[in-house]
Amino acid sequence: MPLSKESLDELIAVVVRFVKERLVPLEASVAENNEVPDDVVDQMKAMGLFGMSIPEEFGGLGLTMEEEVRVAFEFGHTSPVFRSVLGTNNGIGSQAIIMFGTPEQKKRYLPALASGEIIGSFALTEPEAGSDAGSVRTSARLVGDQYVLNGTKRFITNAPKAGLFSVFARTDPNTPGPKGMSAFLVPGGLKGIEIGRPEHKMGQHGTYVSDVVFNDVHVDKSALLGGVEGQGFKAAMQVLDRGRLHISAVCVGVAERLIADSVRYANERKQFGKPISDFQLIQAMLADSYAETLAAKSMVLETARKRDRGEDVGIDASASKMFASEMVGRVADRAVQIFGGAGYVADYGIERLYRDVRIFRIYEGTSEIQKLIIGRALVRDGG
Ligand code: COS
Repeated sequence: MPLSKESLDELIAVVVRFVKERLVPLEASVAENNEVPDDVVDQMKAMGLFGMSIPEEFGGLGLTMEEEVRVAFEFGHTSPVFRSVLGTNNGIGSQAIIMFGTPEQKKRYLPALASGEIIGSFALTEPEAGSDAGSVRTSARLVGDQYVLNGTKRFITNAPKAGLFSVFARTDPNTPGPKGMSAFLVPGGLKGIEIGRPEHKMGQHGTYVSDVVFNDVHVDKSALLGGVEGQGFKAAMQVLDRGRLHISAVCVGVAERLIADSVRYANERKQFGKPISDFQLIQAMLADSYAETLAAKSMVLETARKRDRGEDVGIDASASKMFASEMVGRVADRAVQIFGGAGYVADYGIERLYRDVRIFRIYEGTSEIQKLIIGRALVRDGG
């Protein structure tokens, strides 16, 4: 059920204020200390932001996709690190359960994910299985009434803080590729789970990514997502279809922030006796950024509405992700150019955002994978 217009406006107003007054002032220190302060995380929990996409019956806000992307636009107006802290609980860390979980699995995990009591993490990628997600080697062997998991997952967002992993593993060693894969809900902290040292990343400092190693990790049969083997790959793909739309919305938000910063700076900075915003070459860069951001925003909103109507939006989500993530890269590049020397040094925060947005073209499917998904579907379906 969509929120009433008043409730949505109210939620968005609260997020806008929180971003502006609480998060933006913390951006530099969060990056420097590589940590989002606990009290900020607690505030996000209290605001219900960990459960935006989780149905109300499980304690979430139950936002529609359109409502969620509208909130994500606003969240993009600050460092994407803050969004990442709650991103997995709303997206790839909870959606497999919402879409495919048994009633018991939903009841067991969704309320704790919605409140932020536990952090959900999506464990698909492996050292040898990145873009080729169907080739995972992590195994889940049924022994009596337990599955035994073995394997290594790589670049797992929020792993060091995770209380629950959605793990994609091969239950059928004789079936290579997507068909032999299943998904498991594995509580963090089980014997045999080893979390690697957080990676030193190019950007988004304050959010963590690391290896997760499963050494003979025993889980009850009831940990099998949906209670059915062989559905892991499709579940991962459907979770990613949705996640890609959310990431596209964040890209739009960050682009809007970069444009606002660029305009402000261009109006202040004087060269040749006048603000650089008077120069048409600066205005042209702003115009390109504005038009591209509007295009991406329109794609995201239209695709979200389609999804809310129950239509299959896999292709459009890929198109949105490809366009929005590439777009924000170009907008960030122009922002550095408008800021000039000030864009290249750390004090203004523009170089930080430039580094932060680079990952959007890579995670939840590279731009190349999005092209492949779109192209293959067009050829298959005859355009
Ligand atoms: N929704 C539902 N089912 C889907 C699907 C989707 N979006 N995409 C594929 N499937 C199904 C296919 O219909 C097919 O089912 P059948 O065998 O019943 O026909 C099955 O899954 C296999 O699909 P496909 O043949 O397309 O698999 P490929 O191995 O060729 O891989 C890509 C497809 C490359 C698109 C996929 O591996 C992918 O998205 N890779 C990127 C992974 C990624 O985003 N990683 C980021 C990690 S999380 S940060």
